[in-house]
Amino acid sequence: MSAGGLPPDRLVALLRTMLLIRAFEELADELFAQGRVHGTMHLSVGQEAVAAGVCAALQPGDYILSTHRGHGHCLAKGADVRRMMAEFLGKATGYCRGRGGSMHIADVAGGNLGANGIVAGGLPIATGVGLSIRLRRSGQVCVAFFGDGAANEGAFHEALNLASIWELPVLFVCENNQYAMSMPVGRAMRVARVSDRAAAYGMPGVTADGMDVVAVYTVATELVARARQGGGPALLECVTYRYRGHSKSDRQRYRAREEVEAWRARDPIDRLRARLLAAGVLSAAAANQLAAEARAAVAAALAFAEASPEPDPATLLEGVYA
Ligand SMILES: Cc1ncc(C[n+]2csc(CCOP(=O)(O)OP(=O)(O)O)c2C)c(N)n1
Repeated sequence: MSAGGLPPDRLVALLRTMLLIRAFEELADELFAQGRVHGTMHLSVGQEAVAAGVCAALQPGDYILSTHRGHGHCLAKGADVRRMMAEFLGKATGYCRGRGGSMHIADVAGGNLGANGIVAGGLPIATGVGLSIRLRRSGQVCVAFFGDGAANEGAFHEALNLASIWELPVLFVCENNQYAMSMPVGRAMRVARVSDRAAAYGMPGVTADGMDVVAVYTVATELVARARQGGGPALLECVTYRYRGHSKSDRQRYRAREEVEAWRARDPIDRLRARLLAAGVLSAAAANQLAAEARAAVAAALAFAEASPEPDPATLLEGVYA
């Protein structure tokens, strides 16, 4: 079996990545319910195909910039789940020594230049990274993830315009999960598609089914190759859905349960699993085993985080500049 030009082992790897992201976030949710997490957090349950599909199209040396909903991006880019969990729980062994928490995880060595609590905050940074890549002639590509709400920020338009006139190797990836907090995308913009806006900046704009990891991977691969070869930036819109509330304080009064259920019926993990079972690439037992492995990996990550020290208060001012 091959889908999107991918051999069976890479399709299984995509399934594994999505399972890991979901297992991480389900455990994160549980930890929050137990009162073990500081502040709030934003889950991307339902959106796993975007992170997994786009990051699979990248090389290890490429960069990503993430958002407030960034656990999936970080894991898909290859972060160590133990250090992710440690950061999530504010431990000294975490990626940012416990200073970042859920919303500010960066893994610079792994090419994740950081999540961002400022909506659209990653886009101008990605343009700057693209300029740096060009000046260094390093052949890398930078991906900026952002939401549909971010596409209405001035920073989105400035970043796309500058990346376009300078032909920078940046792929702008919109995760259109239908809502910016409680604002439905259709009430916040007049164009039918976020990708329609690419025309204003003279770059390709493509909409992909963000619930289909192979579809996301296929388009992302094309656009990443184009950027790497000097073809300039592109805007990829992945149409997806978040199953959970915006953040932990969201009572979800703005949408019907039936709507959530309709999107759940198109679940990206179930879909790829079904495809691999139908093609005989995986048996049901092997697929269940993959899910069990993902849960075991996050459980081991939690044990690692629990055994890790709290950051030493004496180091509080390290990394603070004025
Ligand atoms: C500049 C800025 N404005 C407002 C906020 C508050 N805020 C946090 S998330 C969010 C909605 C973002 O929606 P979207 O970009 O669609 O991403 P999603 O949450 O759907 O992943 C808002 C308005 C913020 N963090 N930064």
